[in-house]
Amino acid sequence: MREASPAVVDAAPRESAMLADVRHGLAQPQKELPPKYFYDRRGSELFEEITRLDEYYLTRTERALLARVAPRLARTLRPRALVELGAGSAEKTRVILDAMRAVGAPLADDAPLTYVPVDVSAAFLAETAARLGAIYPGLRVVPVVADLADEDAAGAFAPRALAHPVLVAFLGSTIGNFEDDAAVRLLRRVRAGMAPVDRLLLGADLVKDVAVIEAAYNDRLGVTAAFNRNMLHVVNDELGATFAPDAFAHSAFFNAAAGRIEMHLVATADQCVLIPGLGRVAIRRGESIRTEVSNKYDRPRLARMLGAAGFEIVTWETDPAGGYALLTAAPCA
Ligand code: AVJ
Repeated sequence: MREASPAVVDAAPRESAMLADVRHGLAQPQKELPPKYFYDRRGSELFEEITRLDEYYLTRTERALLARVAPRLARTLRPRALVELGAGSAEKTRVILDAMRAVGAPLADDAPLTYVPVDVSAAFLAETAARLGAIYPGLRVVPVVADLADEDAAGAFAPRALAHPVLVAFLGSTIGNFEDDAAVRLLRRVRAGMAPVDRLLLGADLVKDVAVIEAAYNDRLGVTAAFNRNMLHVVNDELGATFAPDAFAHSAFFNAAAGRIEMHLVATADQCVLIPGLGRVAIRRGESIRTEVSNKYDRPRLARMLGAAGFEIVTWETDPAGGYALLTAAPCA
């Protein structure tokens, strides 16, 4: 007689989205957990800290590019609405909003400019909305809580009801968290809500010297390691799981064949983790859980993905070293 496995017996009829993700991810030959689970309050703070690290070139490089590109965009596009995917703290958004204001974009009641920050973290989003509302009186802030990775959440972030032109900003190389086919599907969902006059503003990290890339994910202060381990704290807190975060080592390396950084948590000892609703999961010493992929692109690869999603690249700017790209793309009719 076959004994029912605890995993089946314990499974609630409607398990949480996180439990479903954990169940799925830990059942893979290469165990994995989705990177969105880095970002509770502590994780968001750690990420902010990462963006200020010497080694982490992405944020400051993109901000410099944005300072160059935003005034021109504000002048030529004159957006009526700004949708920001994965808004986070919306720090860079201010560069765009400032540029719009500088060219006299009416942040006023008669024709309010609308800012739609889209993020998974409701708490973070509320703070962002309140802060920006205070800094830019007249700005209409409409926060949307949505998971960009949710394939069924079509329209959750589609700027259909907004005044055009809409600028859809997807910054920080967050697109790099998606496998190319998933990124194309995401871009297609974005494209579906756009009018021909609208533009996509996409920030993407580019392939470069491997040592430079790897250093960005292996900082000397260990902030990225803490950020990585924080995912296990999040899963413990949310699900009552018994991961021992300190029994995992941070590992981040460039996978040249796939053109991406991979972050893993490597078990430093055999362990048995209880995940209520799922059961006990054995993790062997040396076994890893992949917590993130961060793709590093070149222009042909981005052009191919954008093309497959119904976009054409209109402008392309990189930093002098060619390490990071900030591009605009237009929807194809
Ligand atoms: C926010 C996904 C772009 O991949 O560089 C930073 C997250 N992970 N350090 C990235 C991250 C480790 C970041 N993204």
